[in-house]
Amino acid sequence: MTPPIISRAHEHRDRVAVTAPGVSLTYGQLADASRREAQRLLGASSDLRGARVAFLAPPGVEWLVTLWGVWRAGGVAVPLAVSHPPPELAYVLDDAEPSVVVAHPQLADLVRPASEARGMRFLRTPSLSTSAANPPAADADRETALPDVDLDRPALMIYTSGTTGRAKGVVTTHANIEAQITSLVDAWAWTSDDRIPLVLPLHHVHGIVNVLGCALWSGAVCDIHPRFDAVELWQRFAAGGLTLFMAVPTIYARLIAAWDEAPAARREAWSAGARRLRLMVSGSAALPVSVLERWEDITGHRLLERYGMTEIGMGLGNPLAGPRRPGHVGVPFPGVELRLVDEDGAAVGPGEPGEIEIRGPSVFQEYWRRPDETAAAFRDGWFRTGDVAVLEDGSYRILGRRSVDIIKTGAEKVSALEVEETLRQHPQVLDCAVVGVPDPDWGERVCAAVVPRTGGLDGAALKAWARDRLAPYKLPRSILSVDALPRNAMGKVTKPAIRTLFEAEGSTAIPGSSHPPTPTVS
Ligand code: MLC
Ligand code: AMP
Repeated sequence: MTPPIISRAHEHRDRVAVTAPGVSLTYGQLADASRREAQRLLGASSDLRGARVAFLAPPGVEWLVTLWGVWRAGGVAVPLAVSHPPPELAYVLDDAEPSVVVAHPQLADLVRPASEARGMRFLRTPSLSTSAANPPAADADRETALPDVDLDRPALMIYTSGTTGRAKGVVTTHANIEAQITSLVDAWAWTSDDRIPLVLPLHHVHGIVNVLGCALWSGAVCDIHPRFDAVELWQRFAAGGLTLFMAVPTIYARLIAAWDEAPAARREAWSAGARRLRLMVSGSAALPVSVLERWEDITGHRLLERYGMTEIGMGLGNPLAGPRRPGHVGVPFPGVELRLVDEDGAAVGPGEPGEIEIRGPSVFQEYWRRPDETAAAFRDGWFRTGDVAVLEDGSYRILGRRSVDIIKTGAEKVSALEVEETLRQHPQVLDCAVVGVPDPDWGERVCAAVVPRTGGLDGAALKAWARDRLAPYKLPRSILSVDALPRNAMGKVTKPAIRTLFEAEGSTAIPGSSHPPTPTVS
């Protein structure tokens, strides 16, 4: 069968599915372009049979056509992060072992050398301006046989950081993705009359499933912006026609900062535009109550906060119709089973903190080629999220994570251990410890305490060196030189003490600024 999200496109062939700067595709054009892409990926083969196809493209129609093309050809889509430097991209290629790598011409240089060095077939995304101009052929899909893709086949692999080792590929099947999408379509009453802008990166479930997936499932329109720009987005709200918006807390904080800087007449037009939407959602990191309240003042919208994770899709959400409680993430989404447990796996009662465990059809299949880590992530069939929550008056509140080594900065997940391992490779670094320090705009910011070898430490040089090896959001925003790392009686580094060092040091990011603070080196 054709994955349902694609076969459904035929129900609204003549309607616009996606727009991006300079191009717009109807559902019919999208279906046709993805069929051609599937044929190109297949070459002489009749089915990719789960072969991975890694692809690097900015958010846009090329990205989407590649995704659908991979799915129609029977492959597993591995979206690469456009912000990642070549070593991080190469890591994913080594781990995922794709048979084909596809890149947008603008980004080809980042990934082509690594693909060719590994003997992987390399393709550029096709230009879509011609297909967009052509009227869709009514029965084009019937002309070419594409493989039968069972819903239980793996469809997508998203890389995510964890508490062990390097990033892992989270494998979800077509059925998992369908469950993740339909649960949200149901909860948020998506229809073909909806229109949503996409300003999120397309290597995470938030952008891929919640925004693009739900829109396309529903026959709605998704306006893809290649990157987030606060003023541009406000102008888009003001221009009208949008019904929904979804973003991470840092983006709402940036929008508020841009609104504060705008002249009064523009503010009024922006607010009036935002007010016309039917729903605005925040998630992927804790939404500060101050941001929720300010947004409500500016737009009249009480943000619907929800909680999710790459491995499960969305787990909890405030109601569409009922009261949305600030600081809370509501109740399980349709089809999601949730329990809170103590360290021994025993259920805890209302008012008591416990780890969130999730079960249901939206839960991922496995960590790619990591059976031990997959097994360790489940308890009696329940996925252990590592997040701690409490049930209060019928609504869940997230209290934090079990592990101090997972940092969320601007809603990007960062493994402190991975950053530490990289920094330790620098010749001036004897030892280091990386922590997440609370920050009003980023949620947390990555900070590193470094014990230098003799000769001292040049923090700026260390950061520049790390920039070639790590994604920008993993780079420490502050670096502190210390004589020794604080340790407990067992010799284990005490991360809370390190966090205190940064809080005491007061090296906070400047609110609303796009510039990171200068590294502090004592
Ligand atoms: C960019 N920078 C970051 C960063 N993003 N630093 C820390 N954390 C981040 N997330 C750096 C840049 O490299 C740059 O550094 C400086 O910050 C300013 O860059 P910018 O251009 O102003 O930032 P921008 O590119 O606009 O990015 C900010 C952002 C982006 C908030 C728009 O981070 C973003 O889109 N985040 C969303 C991630 C997401 O979709 N998460 C969902 C995960 S799924 P320098 O040094 O170069 O100046 C999930 C499940 C669920 O969590 O529940 O949804
Ligand atoms: P990721 O692994 O990148 O998908 O990030 C998932 C993690 O983001 C979860 O495990 C939570 O720690 C965090 N998260 C997502 N939504 C929320 C939220 N609304 N409040 C607090 N944390 C959240």
